[in-house]
Amino acid sequence: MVSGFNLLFNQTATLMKFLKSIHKKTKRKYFAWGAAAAAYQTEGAVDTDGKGPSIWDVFTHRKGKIKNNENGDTATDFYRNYKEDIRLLHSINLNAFRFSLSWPRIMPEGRGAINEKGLDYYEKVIDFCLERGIEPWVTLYHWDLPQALEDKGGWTNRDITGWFADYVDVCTRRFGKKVKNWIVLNEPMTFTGLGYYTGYHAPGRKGLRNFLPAAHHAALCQAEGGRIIRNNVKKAHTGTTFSLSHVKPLKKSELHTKAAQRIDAIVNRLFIEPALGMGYPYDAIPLLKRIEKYFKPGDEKKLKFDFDFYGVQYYFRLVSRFSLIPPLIFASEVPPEKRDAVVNAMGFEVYPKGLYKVLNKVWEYEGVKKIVVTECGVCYEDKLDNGTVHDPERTEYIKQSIDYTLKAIEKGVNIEGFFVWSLTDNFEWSEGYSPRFGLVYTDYPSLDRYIKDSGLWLRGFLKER
Ligand code: GCO
Repeated sequence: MVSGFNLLFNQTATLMKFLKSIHKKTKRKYFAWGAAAAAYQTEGAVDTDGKGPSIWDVFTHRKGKIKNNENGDTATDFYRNYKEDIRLLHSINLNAFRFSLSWPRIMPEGRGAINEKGLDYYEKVIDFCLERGIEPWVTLYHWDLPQALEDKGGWTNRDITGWFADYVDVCTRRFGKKVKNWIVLNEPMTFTGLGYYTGYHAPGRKGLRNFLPAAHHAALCQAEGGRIIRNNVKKAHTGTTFSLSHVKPLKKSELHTKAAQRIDAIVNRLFIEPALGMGYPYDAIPLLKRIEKYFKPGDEKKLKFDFDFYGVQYYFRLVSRFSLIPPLIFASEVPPEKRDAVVNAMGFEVYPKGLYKVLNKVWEYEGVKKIVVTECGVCYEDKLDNGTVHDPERTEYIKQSIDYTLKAIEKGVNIEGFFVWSLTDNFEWSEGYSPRFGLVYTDYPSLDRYIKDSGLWLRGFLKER
């Protein structure tokens, strides 16, 4: 006979078991293992199906701007090869694909008329991912500003806050039901610094008078983009990305330490801190206050947005020293070759431990709830050898970077994804096609793809997990 007590006991035990299983399931959080890419670097098809020109289409056709005068006219022809690439990603056992939408493919003039064919194309890419159980992670802006907007001042024109808001609104309304992971900007420091201060990237403008307004408008768009996504997309997972470097002073002296703090302020803090409501890092660089010339009433508040995740993109550390130029920061980098450091094909120091350091640094900010490693990778001049590519250095780099990420997680940093840059070799901006970052080799003459040894290693690693 079952006593009342036993019955109650059994029922409670069953309930406990049930609750525990739910707890276990929800505790086993989704982790995005992905590869990342960007529209201009891969799509090609620069004037197909109604796409308008971007600043990169124009810049790459100016003589002498890009190594070997190469351009992204064809790139990897992802526009036509997207199915093959997504299949490859799937075959590597990755579960997430980060790619960007080309603003001028969707709005050829940057504002006003919408190109339905452009939207249809991205819908096909998104659907193809979803059918294979791959989560699309969509970047709204990965540097290919419509040229028509650059003709009106581009990022230096305050009106860009409105143009960008309209573009984000169009994309999120159209894809919000299918896409949950959204990234507003890719590396604002890089596209404003190289595009509007040094002129090394498109649109090739220079000086503080271009850089400061561009930076402020990008910071405003970063937050506003976040608000629009949250407003338009149910259950959105909203983030934005930053290129971050571990900065180490050459010597421990006060002069060099302060120089390192200024580099850190520009490279690492300039965009993340306004989003967190901390404003621009005037403490390290008082001259930065000149940015306020471009403020309108209420801007301090508008810069803030509580992102669901912060995207960390790490490539190298910087060893810095005091120097008289450039004037704003009075600090410069000690180049890796002067330190006998091991470098990759772009001359960046190979230092995967820096990822661990930047992850911990970002986690120290009170408002950061979650981090995703949205890019991590290394470039070499790989060679195709009878259908195979032996790239042991890349395998080692990715392995160590994953180890450092897992180590940070163990330490308590909340990280929910790791994206390798990049899925396939592609157009590396001003460096053209010679630095290869892919897990998959692109044979540019034939556009055939071959999974490199590093891709095969990752496939095995993810299968085990
Ligand atoms: C960037 C971009 C990528 C690059 C990658 C390698 O950060 O520059 O996100 O487009 O290709 O970083 O340099």
